[in-house]
Amino acid sequence: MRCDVITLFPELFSPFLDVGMVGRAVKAGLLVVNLIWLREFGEGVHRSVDDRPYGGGPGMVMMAPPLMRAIESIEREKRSLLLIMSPAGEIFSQNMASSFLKFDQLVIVCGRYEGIDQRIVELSGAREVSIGDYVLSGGEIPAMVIIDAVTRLLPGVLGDEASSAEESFKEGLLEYPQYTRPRTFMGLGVPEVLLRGNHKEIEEWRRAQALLRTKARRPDLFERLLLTKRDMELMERYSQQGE
Ligand code: JEE
Repeated sequence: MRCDVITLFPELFSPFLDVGMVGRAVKAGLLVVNLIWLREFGEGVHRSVDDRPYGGGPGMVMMAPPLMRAIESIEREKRSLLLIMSPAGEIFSQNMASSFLKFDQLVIVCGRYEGIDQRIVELSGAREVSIGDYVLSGGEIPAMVIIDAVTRLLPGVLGDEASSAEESFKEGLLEYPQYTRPRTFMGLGVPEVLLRGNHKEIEEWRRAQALLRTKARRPDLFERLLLTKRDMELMERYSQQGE
């Protein structure tokens, strides 16, 4: 996967691209990220990229000409998707991340200020995407969110341990709680079922915890689940007793 990112602050991406799973994907050549510094395409001696909004109102708007020059400077693959990060975009999801895998290239525009001139969206045919209902100060963190979520799904980036864990999210279920050493920590133990080593019992306990958590924390997800009779029994069994 190749990602071209148009931004006023390319330096924000350095540690993100250097460490962890994304860093490994870059080092392995599975992910190529090309940062385009929008300032290079700015207007006049000051290389301006923003101006006051027509119609008035607070803040500044990113001008269309520098953005269009930056977009057109990028070599496009045959299967390429143009995204504009925006608080007014369609909400990003795990399904959307999976759907991006059919592209060889993502071109991501990160705005700043109050956002970008709408004509860029219309002329470029870009998809406006938001990462959620809260207001950030620019599109860089959202772009990293998209790159991170997509990179995890690239073949060869993670072992298949993770791929199976991601299945539970696809099913619309929250994860079960996890524990590791030490066996007691500040007076709290680990659920006995996890220490007994009965794999069927552990699988049932984890399924019950995932279901009960989803019901309590995400009723929106829970009401869409297709519960089996066994699911109902497991929830019943583990809702009274702690384990
Ligand atoms: C891109 C500029 C900052 C702040 C006006 C009016 C918006 C833009 N999930 C997400 N949250 N925020 C972004 C995002 C923010 C951006 C840009 C993405 C470019 N900004 C900005 C305030 C406003 N507000 C009232 O409604 C809310 C606009 C984002 C994503 N993806």
